[in-house]
Amino acid sequence: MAVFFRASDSGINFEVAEYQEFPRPEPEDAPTETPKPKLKHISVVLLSFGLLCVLQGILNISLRLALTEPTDKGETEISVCPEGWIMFGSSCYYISSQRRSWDNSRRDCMQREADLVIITSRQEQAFLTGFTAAAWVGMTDREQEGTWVWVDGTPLDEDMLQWANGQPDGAYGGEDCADLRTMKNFIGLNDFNCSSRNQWICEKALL
Ligand SMILES: [Ca+2]
Ligand SMILES: [Ca+2]
Repeated sequence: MAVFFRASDSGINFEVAEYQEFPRPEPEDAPTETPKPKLKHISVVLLSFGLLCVLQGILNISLRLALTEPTDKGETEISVCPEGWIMFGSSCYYISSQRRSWDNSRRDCMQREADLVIITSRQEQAFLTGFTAAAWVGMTDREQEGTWVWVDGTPLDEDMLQWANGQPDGAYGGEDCADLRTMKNFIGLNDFNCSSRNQWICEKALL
């Protein structure tokens, strides 16, 4: 061990250096097997890592296959709905548990990067029927009484979709927003007062 003394501005520092011995060479006749178990260990770890990589690859491919479906164009798209949304066809639907006016419902959908549902087929109407007693959909006749249009501007296809019995009736001095009813003897689209509080359904297309 060597000890140095050095003076500095702040006072006296002691620097202590440890004498290091050179590693002693292994005797020639030392058993050569000693490093082998270590190497064996490393190869087992490497092999396991390799296997894990292969498994990961297989898992990735199968997940990709499971989560993609061919579209009309013959392309494949990843189609996963956000958590809490349900999938039907090429859309995801969010059914609220709260109740709000039609406008506030639409605002909520837009905050979710969606819009109130636009129902374009008998199958879609049937699918959405039954989740709630009444839920706002994205249809209104505010612009022109009696002319129902979806929020994307397309007119209602009366032959395709079904109003509930006796609807639209413009009751209570005018009902300009549409909801979807699943009630006893009252199943289908209904016109309703836009400021009434209803549950609502948002829809977004799959990516
Ligand atoms: Ca109306
Ligand atoms: Ca009505």
